[in-house]
Amino acid sequence: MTENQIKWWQKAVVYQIYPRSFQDANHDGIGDLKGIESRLDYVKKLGADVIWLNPVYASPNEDNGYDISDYEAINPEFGTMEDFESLLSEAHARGIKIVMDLVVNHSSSKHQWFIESKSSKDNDKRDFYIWRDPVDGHEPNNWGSFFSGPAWKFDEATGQYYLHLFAEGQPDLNWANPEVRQSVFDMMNRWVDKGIDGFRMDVISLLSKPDGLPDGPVPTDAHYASSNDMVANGPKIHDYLQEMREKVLNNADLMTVGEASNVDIKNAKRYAAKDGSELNMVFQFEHMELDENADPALGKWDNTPLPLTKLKENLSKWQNELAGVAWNSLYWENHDQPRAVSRFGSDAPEFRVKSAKMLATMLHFMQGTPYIYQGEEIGMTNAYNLGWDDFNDIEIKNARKYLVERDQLIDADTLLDYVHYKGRDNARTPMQWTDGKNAGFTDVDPWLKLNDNYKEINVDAALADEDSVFYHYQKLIAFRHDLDIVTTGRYELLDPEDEQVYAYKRVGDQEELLVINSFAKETIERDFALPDEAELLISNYQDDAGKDLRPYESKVYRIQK
Ligand code: ISL
Ligand code: CA
Repeated sequence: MTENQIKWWQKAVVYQIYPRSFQDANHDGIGDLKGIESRLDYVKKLGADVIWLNPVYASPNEDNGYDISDYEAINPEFGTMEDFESLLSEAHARGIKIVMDLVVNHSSSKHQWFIESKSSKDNDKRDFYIWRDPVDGHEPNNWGSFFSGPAWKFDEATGQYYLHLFAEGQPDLNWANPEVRQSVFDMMNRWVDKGIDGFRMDVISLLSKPDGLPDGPVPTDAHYASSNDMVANGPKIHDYLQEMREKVLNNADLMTVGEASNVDIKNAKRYAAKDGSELNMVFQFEHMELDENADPALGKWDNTPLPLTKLKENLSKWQNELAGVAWNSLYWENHDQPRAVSRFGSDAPEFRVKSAKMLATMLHFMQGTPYIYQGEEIGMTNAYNLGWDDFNDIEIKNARKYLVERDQLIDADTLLDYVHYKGRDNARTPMQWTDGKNAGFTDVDPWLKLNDNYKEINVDAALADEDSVFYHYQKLIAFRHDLDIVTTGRYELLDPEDEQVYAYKRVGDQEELLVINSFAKETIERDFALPDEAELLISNYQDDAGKDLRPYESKVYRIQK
């Protein structure tokens, strides 16, 4: 890859904003568009090129905006269309692009399409969704919802079930219906005409359902088959995305990233193919699931620590296999994942800053487009102070309802431990701006409880400390912009069997980068046979201790060949 072949989004860094939790401007305890606009200079200071906005459309909020009742209206809690347009132009004035969330595997059950679809079996929107007759008085198949429980809901009035891979209020759209596809593409084009810069596509790998909707294998102790195994990367998915490419995505210079649960390398090479026939990149989930329970009935609910060698093997596979043929996205966090420093580093006071910087360096020197989730840049941690009465997330609530109360697969206290380790609300507590009232997020009661560590961990404190996690991210972003080798260099993993150190190289024609990251809590010794002229680019310690790697030490050398 040479300089003139590099696409803008291959050198860009994305900052993800969860609007509900970022900044409240109108004193109702809920973050909003005006609040985001007031913080654009902060995003600019960090150096990010793109903002990915989680859904801001009209929604009854059964799944916090991922259940959309009108794709072309702004949720009044977040503001008006005028506020959106103002945010977009203020972002553009600062050279920041805005990528919107596109949630079209399902709509809300309150969407006009579904209201009509449900009204009778012969309504002309009936086939916009996936309706089936009962089989022997039961669900049409054994699929489970991603949020626990069955993936089908019976409708008394018309005597059929509809499919909902997520919450009951999120009926799946029928992508096999060409009218559905055209309606979605028309809607997307109207957003493109408004001047947005791209789409992050929710669960895009699930659009094409398998022919005949067959039963799936049911794990021991579980009631339902995993929908993921049954519906990800279905038979028509690449046709649908190529059609979207022709009818929408080619109409402007957009950045596209598909959230692709259960995507494997083979499919990712097609979704994110270099020829630009589908999307620019996908979010893959393998590295998020390496610490998953051996018990499939519990799915993600577990707190087994991650073996570093497995992480290295996995991320290296994605680096190597997509090189030259497709493009990676790089992330530790998003609104569905816990805080990285708590999960992969250490949030103990003596290690938090060091390990947050180490994780940042480890990820940001890889090949791909990095994503930073709000608060990650100041090392925000999981929220252990939230209890059962505080959670808002439907995934957490349903886990308790089905796995604890109905199926008795696990007790509530154990589940609470797992939620504190993996639950989505860990990422959704309000952004910590100051050490003042409600961390400067709002001056009234916030919609979700704050993490009680905001007096120590907040933006004000980070900006006042030149040694903070924030300034480390700022440097990493600048390196990506300034050094092409971060975008183009060949990735080479070192010492795959080392359980404590993740070291790799990025190799270019004239020079190489050596990236060394210790995951150990104590000082260990490693010899990387550094040449004398190696230049230390960035580190999370003040000095260089040579072969001694101190707790969570991370350093990057530039070596001329
Ligand atoms: O969150 C997860 C694991 O905890 C995932 O299974 C997640 O549900 C999946 O990645 C899909 O996520 C996306 O679609 C969901 C929505 O709840 C998530 O917030 C969104 O990112 C349904 O729209
Ligand atoms: Ca508000």
